[in-house]
Amino acid sequence: MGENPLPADGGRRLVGTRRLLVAGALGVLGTATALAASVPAGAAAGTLGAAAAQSGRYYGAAIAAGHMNDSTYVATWDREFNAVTPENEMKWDATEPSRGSFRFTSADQIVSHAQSKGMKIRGHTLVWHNQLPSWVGGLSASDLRSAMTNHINNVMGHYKGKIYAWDVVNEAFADGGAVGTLRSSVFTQKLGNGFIEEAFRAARAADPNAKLCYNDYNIDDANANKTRGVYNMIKDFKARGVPIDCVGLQSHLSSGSVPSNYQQNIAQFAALGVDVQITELDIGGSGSAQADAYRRVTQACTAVPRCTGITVWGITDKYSWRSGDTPLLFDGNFNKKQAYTAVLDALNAATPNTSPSPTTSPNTSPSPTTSPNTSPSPNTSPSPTPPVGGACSATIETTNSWPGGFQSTVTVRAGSSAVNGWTVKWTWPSGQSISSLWNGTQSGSGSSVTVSNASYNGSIAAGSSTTFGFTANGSAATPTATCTSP
Ligand code: G2I
Repeated sequence: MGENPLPADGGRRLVGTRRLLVAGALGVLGTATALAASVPAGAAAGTLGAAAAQSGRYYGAAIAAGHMNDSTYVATWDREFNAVTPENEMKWDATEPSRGSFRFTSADQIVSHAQSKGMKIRGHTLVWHNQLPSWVGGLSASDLRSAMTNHINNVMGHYKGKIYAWDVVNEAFADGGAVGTLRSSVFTQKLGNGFIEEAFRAARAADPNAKLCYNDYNIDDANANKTRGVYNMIKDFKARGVPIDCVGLQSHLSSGSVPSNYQQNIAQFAALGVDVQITELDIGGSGSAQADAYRRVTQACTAVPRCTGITVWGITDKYSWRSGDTPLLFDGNFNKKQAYTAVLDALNAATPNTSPSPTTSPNTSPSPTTSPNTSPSPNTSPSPTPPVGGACSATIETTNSWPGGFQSTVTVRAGSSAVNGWTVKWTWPSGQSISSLWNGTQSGSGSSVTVSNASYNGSIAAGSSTTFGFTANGSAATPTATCTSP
């Protein structure tokens, strides 16, 4: 999956802080003054939070209570962001340093500030093998089980009603090994792999209104074994009714390592019926390469309705856990970097998300992936042009597969004339069946599949294309498809 900026220990090694010399070298823009409330509908917003809000999403930052005495830090947080994740303050070692004795002072500081500004709060994190107080390691299995439930009850209970989404279990999957391999930890050793499910069930009971997320790093590539393991777990949870509402893609990346299938990855998780949140975004690099990478990540999220928000893992490079990589949107002097402008522009260009987070019937939200040249160019007359019939073609490509299932993207291409409405048909060779489909309308059943355009992607300009996608049961197949247009 390309270069991986994380060390083999999974990235918990704190990168030594280096003096940053980037001030002035990067794009420094004037202070934005537009506030969310003062942005007229449709106008470009001047801050990340306001721009994200216009598309029905949030844009958050990880905040450390220890830096809240830095007035520029807090001013930048307040001005630019409409969501927050406490960087360390809600972790087990911080909230329950000794068994049964809970401390919330630092986390409360962040939460009350965020509440006073009307920000969304992500809770991070309840069950994680790291930043775990040493007393947990010495417990017997039954003690560990009750300690885990007690921890979830107390921490979620303390913040009940205040948290938008909780990272219930963090980083439980191993980096190597077969698909689905969990990292060995005190939890797997004493409770077995079922600890994840136990934690989610306890979390639902503790605060039924919080969204419950599984959060991990290196699950950004749609085809990586680790991604497939998490995908299979969520699919299984959904099938068995284990409560789960969202997946967090941490996305600790570097400029060259944004996977080419990143958007497709978001879409495949969303197709399982969970929200997708980019939870710890930082991208090492500088200048236009870093800006391009940030732009791509932003566009990938805004293209998928169930991608409900993005959190960057810090505000300024100065305080970043990987400071030496200058991975954030503001330099060490809180100047906006080129990456900042790329993100703001991409958020402003996003299609408003009218139904960002359906709670029922997954996969019904449209996820337009129509290629750019199918949209009318700015100079096109808005007057209705008569529908032009024309031939189309369709090709099926396998974009992911796992034991017993696969994901495909179907490209529907117009010939030398525009098409207005299309229908694609194929026959499964060996008992495959579609489990979910997006950007199209499926009819019929059995081995003969018929998919017509969705309401928003029926018109394709001559020579252009649009896509729809699906996940299916069975072994991956790419049958020949026919396309007809009225
Ligand atoms: O490692 C990056 C992130 C990976 N995903 C989960 C996140 O929770 C994690 O965050 C980082 C924090 O950004 C660091 O600030 O987690 C690290 C530890 O696991 C945090 O570093 C720790 C240092 O290791 C400690 O020495 C320090 O006392 O931060 C602590 C509080 O400043």
